[in-house]
Formats: sequence, structure tokens, C-alpha cells
Amino acid sequence: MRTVICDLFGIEHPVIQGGMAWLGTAELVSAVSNGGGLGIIGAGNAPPSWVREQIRATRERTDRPFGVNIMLMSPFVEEVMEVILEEGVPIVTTGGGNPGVYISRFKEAGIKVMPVVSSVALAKRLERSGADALVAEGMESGGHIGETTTMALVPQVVDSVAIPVVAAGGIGDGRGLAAAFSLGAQGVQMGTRFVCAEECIVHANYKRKLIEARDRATMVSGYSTGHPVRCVENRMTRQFLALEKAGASVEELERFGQGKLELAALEGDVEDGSVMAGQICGLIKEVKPAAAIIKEIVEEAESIISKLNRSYIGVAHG
Ligand code: TUI
Repeated sequence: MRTVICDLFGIEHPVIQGGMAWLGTAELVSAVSNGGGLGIIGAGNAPPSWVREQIRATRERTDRPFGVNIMLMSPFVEEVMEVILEEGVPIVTTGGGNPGVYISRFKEAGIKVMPVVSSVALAKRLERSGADALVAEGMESGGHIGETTTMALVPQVVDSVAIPVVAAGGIGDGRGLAAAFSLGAQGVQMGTRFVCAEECIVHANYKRKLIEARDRATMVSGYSTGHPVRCVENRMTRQFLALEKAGASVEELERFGQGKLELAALEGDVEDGSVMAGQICGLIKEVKPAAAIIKEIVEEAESIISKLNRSYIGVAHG
């Protein structure tokens, strides 16, 4: 199942692992890349020294392409950029903001850039700035999100740009990959599904929380701060919402939210920590190796596409 995304990044399957803060470490990234997908280190708010260590640790574990996600709200954006340039990382994705001003520096260094967008307007702007591809991320995703669903966003982004588009948000199996192709995307990016990869170093409580989660397990808080975030509902999200309803200031809310992802991801406190996850968490039933996740998804999508071909020959597109 090759697409232009495979050719662009030099990977086998058009399956990309979302660059998740704290969770996208060398262990998961190398397992995804060794499985034929594209693993992405999540720089999050981490200091540049941590990002450098993760890049080097990934290289020790795989010869295949991998990327780094720069979180544009991080206080270390500039320093993390320098590390990426110094270490010669082949692929960069960005999230949480507009990376327009940074793209040319990556391009000059021969680095492929694929920003994550949640709107058509930013998609068009970043194509003009020189992005190689885009991830169109719907509000079904975990973590920091936009306002449009994957189903509505992806075809509109696809129609508004000439560069390849990867779909993200609400995708967790081969049905999602086949659907993404139908919407005009050339690949998928999945975060939540890879949290439950064996190689993901997240605390076992976090994985268990996702496996126990059902379709309506997640909720969005933080609309009043301008940074809405989707998490599994727990004591932390209820307290956050109560503070929001009581009219707490953005500073108060941001202070309350600080360190909460780390608390859940590393310490396993899934009641008072932020269990960021997408709406597809209800679909995840087991922990398995990243390579098995990729293989299963690709095979399921291939089977669906061939069945659709047989059922609809002469109907859908003549
Ligand atoms: O970045 C994400 N998801 C994230 S980042 C993150 S780290 C975090 N930790 C604690 C609190 C908050 C965040 C967790 N999840 N996804 C990519 C993404 N980017 N989704 C939406 C956007 C986005 C939003 C606004 C991209 C650009 C943008 O631009 C605004 C503008 O200037 O036009």
C-alpha cells in the first residue's frame, strides 16, 4: 500500500505516529519506524537536551526515517529547532500553532516539514510557506485540538492544497485508514492507538485507562483559555471544568493544568493527571507491539478497499 507519503518520507506504509509529548520517546518511535511506519519524537515542552538524547537513542534503535514534533507553545521552540538542525533529523512535524516563520530554515537544511493544521486557512498559508505535506487533524483527536471534525476537515483541506494530506483524529484501525483514503488523504497519523503499543513507555495505568474507556469517555476542557484539550474524563477534568465555570482566569487555569500530563503519563496518576486521548480510545481493546498495530491496520484497509471495489464496480465511479 504505497502512497506519495511513503515516497516523500521513504517509509513502507502510510501510517504515522503522532508526536506525543512524554509518550513519543525513542522506544515507541523506533518501534513504529522499524514496523514500516513513521515514528515521531514528541518534543512537547521538553528541554533541548532531552530532545537531543531522544534523537540519538532513536538512531541507536533504527536506521529508518523518523521525525520530531515541535510543539509551538513550548518555551524551548528555538532551542529545539537548533537541536533538530544540528542532529540532521530528516522530518519535522509541528503542532499547537503556526510554524510559518520556521519552515524556510528547515527547508534550507533539506528537512521535510509536515505541519499539523486544524483549518483550511492555515493549510493554504503553510503550503505557500513551503510545507511538504500537511496533517489535517480533526477535533476527535486527543490533546490540543481545533474545532472541525476529521470527516469535514480532511476533504476541505485536500481540495484547498496541492501537497499531500495526512488525516488524523478518530483513526484507530483499517476502517479509519480506508476512510481517510476515501476523503482524499494519502495516509493517516494516529496518536491514541500507539499509546497502547507495547513499546510506549507511558505508565501502565494510562494504557489501562484507555483500554477501559468507551466511546464517550473523553471530554474537552480549556475552551475559555483558547487552548481546548481533549482528555479522558476524570477528577482532574471535572475540577478544571468547575474552575472554568467559576470564571477562573487563564493564568489560574494554566497553572492548574501545569505538569498534569507528566503526572498521568509518568507517575500513573490517572485521576488527578491529564489522560490526553482521542475519541477513538473506545475502540482499543489490547496492548500490542507497534509493528503488529501497523500490519493489522494496513491489511484491514487493503481488505476493505478490495471488497469495496468488488461491491461497487460500475456504481461509484463508473
Ligand atoms: O498539537 C497538537 N496536540 C497537542 S500539543 C499538546 S502539549 C499540551 N500540553 C498541555 C496543554 C496543552 C497542550 C497536546 N496535544 N495537535 C496539533 C494541532 N495543532 N492541533 C491543532 C493545532 C493548531 C492550533 C492552532 C495548529 C495551528 C494553530 O494555529 C493558530 C494560528 O496561529 O493560526
